[in-house]
Amino acid sequence: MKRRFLLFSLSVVVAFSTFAKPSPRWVDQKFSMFIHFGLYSVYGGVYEGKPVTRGYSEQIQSFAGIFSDWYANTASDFNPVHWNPDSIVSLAKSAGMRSIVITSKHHDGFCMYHSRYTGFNIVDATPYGKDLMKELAEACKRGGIDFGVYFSLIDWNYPHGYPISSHNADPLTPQHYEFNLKQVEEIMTRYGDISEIWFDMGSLTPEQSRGLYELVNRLQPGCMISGRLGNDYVDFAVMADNEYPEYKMGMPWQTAASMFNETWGYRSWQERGEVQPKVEEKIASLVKVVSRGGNYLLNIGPRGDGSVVPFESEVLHGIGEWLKVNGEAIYGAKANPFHQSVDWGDITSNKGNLYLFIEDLPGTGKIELKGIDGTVSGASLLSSGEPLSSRLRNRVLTIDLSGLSADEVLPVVKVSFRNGYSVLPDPIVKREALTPRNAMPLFGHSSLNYYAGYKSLIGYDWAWQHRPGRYVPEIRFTDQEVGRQVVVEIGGTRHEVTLEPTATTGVTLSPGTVRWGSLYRKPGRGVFGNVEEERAREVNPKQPGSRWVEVTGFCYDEVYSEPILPRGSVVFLQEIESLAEQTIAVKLTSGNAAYVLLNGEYITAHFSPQRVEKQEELLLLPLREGKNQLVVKLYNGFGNLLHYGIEPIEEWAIHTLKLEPVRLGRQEFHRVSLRAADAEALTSSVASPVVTDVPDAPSFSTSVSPAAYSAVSPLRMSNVSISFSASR
Ligand code: H79
Repeated sequence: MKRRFLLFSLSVVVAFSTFAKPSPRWVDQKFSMFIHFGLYSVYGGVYEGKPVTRGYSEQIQSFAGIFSDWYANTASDFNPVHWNPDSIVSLAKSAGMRSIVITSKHHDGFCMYHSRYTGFNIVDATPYGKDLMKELAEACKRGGIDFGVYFSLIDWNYPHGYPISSHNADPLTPQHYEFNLKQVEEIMTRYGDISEIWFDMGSLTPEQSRGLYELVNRLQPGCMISGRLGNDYVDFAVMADNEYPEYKMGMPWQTAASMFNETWGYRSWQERGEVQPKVEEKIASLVKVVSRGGNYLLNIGPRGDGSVVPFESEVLHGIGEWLKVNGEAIYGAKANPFHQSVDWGDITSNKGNLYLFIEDLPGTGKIELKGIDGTVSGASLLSSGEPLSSRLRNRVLTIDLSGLSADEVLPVVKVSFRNGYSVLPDPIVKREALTPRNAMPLFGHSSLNYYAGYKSLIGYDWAWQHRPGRYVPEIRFTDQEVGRQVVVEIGGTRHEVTLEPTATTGVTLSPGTVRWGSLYRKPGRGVFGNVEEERAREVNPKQPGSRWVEVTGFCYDEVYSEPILPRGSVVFLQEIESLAEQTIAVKLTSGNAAYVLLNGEYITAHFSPQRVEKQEELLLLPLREGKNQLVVKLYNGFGNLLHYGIEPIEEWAIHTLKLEPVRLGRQEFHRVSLRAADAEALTSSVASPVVTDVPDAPSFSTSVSPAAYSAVSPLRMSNVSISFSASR
């Protein structure tokens, strides 16, 4: 009896762990193959004998303006006789890729699998007559690699959907949504285990995103769902096409990349150039992604006859050669454990060792990493095992690279430790209050649709150095945050808190200490989350050729409205001079979305989940002494009017909420963290201000129920701070 019970509980554990998201297997894939293959491959980027230079070649129907019936007729020429799924799988494996994601259906609506719900599919409409997607799913299974599908949420062939647009971010009609549900259901039930579903484009309502999210979860609970489903229904965030974030993320994410930025589908006239530079470019991209904690999905676009373009297979083999020698720095690796990035390359961590990717050999021939503890057992060049001299003294690790050969492609230096290492927090807060300024921010990626993706702030961590004792924590916040729920963790004690004031004080701006300078504006470019001024310490709006225009006669207590197209944006630059380092308050009025930088540093970014037309918020701005620049990108997702206003505030309220006293022990640092309650599940992977890695640590420790991933609403965390007073 006892034995049976044990077996039962074991099976529960197994079942549960396969359901847990993010799938650890997915997180460890690191490098996968994307395949754009469809009717468009027959055109190869050429229409009526001429190269179509506008747009991506997989969207040739749209960019060349091909009538839908003419386009559909191409199906009778689609006979990919050279398609060989086993050799695709072996190509992926020799490139070091751990899964393959194929276009089950692109925007043209043509299905590469046998759909019951449309005849516009490879079995019923082409001379090929076989379920190509099934062939690939089976080949992946035989080859022992994971299989995933791309699914376009828009469909130019579906008669009850929106027509072709320039942007592909179209809504779904109720019928189209039902059609998608049925197609996703057949994909999820007839092709075995699917490691990820790569939803793409469209602009769904939150209910539609939720419906598809729940359907996939019900049918394949382990299948990772791409954030392009929209409305923050996301298992892994996806950057914009060929986009690489400059920051680490506290959630699973992926960059999908094409061989050439101009196209994903086969383009016969693509000028490809030399193989080797492309190999190096893609290795550098892979490293950039993995060192920031993401997965890299690299695309091939087979020809209409199913054959792989030799250039593409050569590039993949070249990457595979590098990975054969350097794979332990990539597979199973964790992001750079340091809090700052380095200018000579990138860093990953695996099984308690550090891997340093040397992109630019520093002139001194030496690199230094500060704030690390551990016992180094050796440093060597990973490819040859050649030892390098290294030293760890006073928490500074120095490695002498002068012996490194200049012609090795992206050399990797392995630093081994006797039993793991720990990286100290940066910054370390000693006496002051814990504020956004001295925090280690934790970023995620939020996305309502392709164009409305942005870097979101999901939490702050602090390393607080203080004597042991009993302390009363006090959370401070503005009117803006009243009623919001946060989770505060202090030295291991978790407090779930609703921000209700227990005391309030008024703050007055010291008269004459702040001068509002010139205001400039320019049209925004690209997706909402792309703000060129981020990390620029100073912007020169008067630089010849810049698009900044000075705004004169701006009334700071007025809210303006102006016509704007959907997906349009405006960026404002406000100069502010301060006599002292001080925090001031500003009332910002915006449309659906705002992205705010102060002196190039991220303050906040958010997109109203309710897509409100106009929102107002109070923002605290930590000014430095002297000249400051406030950059605000205002974005319009859906309406036709943009509302905006920037108003300096002279008096504002700071609320205080006292928590139960906490007892702090003798640790060198106390961890304090702040999370928006609805984002907490996304971030449980970060557990300590001291980042440690030991030989048996898992590569990603989050394990939460999928539903926890839903919409993270915008808490202006930048307005919240924590201070402590001694408790008697
Ligand atoms: O499948 C690939 C693309 O066809 C699909 N996503 C990837 C993985 C995609 N569909 N729409 N978009 C991506 C939005 C892209 C818009 C733009 Fe462009 C890319 C605007 C500018 C560059 C494509 C090329 C549209 C105009 C020029």
